[in-house]
Amino acid sequence: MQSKAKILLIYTGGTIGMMKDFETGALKAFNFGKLLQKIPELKQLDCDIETVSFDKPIDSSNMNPEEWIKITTIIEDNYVNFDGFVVLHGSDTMSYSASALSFMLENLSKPVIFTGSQLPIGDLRTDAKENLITAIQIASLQMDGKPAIREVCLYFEYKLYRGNRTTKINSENFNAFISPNYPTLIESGVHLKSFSELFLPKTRAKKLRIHKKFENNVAIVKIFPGISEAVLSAIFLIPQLKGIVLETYGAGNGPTEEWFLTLLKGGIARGLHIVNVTQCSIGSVTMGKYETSTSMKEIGVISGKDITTEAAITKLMYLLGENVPANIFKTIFETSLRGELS
Ligand code: ASN
Repeated sequence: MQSKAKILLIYTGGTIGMMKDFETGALKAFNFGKLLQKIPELKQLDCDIETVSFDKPIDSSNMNPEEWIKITTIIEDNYVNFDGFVVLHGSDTMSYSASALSFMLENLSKPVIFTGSQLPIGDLRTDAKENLITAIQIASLQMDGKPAIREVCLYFEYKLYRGNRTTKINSENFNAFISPNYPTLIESGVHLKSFSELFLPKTRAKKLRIHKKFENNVAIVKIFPGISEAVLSAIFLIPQLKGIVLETYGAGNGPTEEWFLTLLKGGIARGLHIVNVTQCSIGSVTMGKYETSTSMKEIGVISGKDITTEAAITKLMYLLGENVPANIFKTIFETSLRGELS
């Protein structure tokens, strides 16, 4: 007989646990004990659940690398004692955190499922209960006595996605996330429908390696028709800047004006890592397909391929934090490390 899965629920904050401030009427993060009292259903689940909470739960707009390290350290300290982890997190920056943790947790062999909600758990029409209960059930799934999922995922509104493939697209609907360039891993209906061929493949058992260094001297720059040399050069010439995620058009295209390419070329010569991602939600960067991206390819701009901006910026911060040598940085960035690009 299989023993019950042990799940650690990590509460960081977010709307799921928020209540209205009496004076201002604004939603703010609240105490976790009260939150759990609102979900007696958790006791009916066929797994053992333990909980741990941030001392000060936060709105995820205040998320940053220090908070990512806090979540990762909780997972690290409890890794051998639990079969899976569910992280309750605000939806606003959930895709960034899920991407960051996917890079921080190398050789992960247990599920880390991010979830949250659009309405607080105390609200009559809340989406929190389904998200939380199903996220815990998914984290408990076992195959041959081992966790079925061995990666960082995001569960929201009946769908489980690879976390580093997601992006928040809706602040109004319960269906807040999409995974534009990678299919859904599990769909929740009457049954949980698993598409296990899409899960990250099992690798030879390797020890979990934790990475906690992030470089935050980076920027995301979205180009637009008419963007000026003065504005762009002010960013590119920031002395301590180490990397830029450049959001370009379509299949990775940008202006062919000389000042633009000179700025990029100069940056790369000074050791700046420039990653080309597309402003389109769906599709991939293919430098060289159009004349408007050929020069970027020639000067050594990194292709983000079909990566999301959230995964691109966290991968950049992670690789820079790891001090990946300049001569292999481009190759490593363009390689899928945790299934974040095709
Ligand atoms: N502002 C909230 C947060 O990200 C939004 C939410 O959780 N739905 O913490």
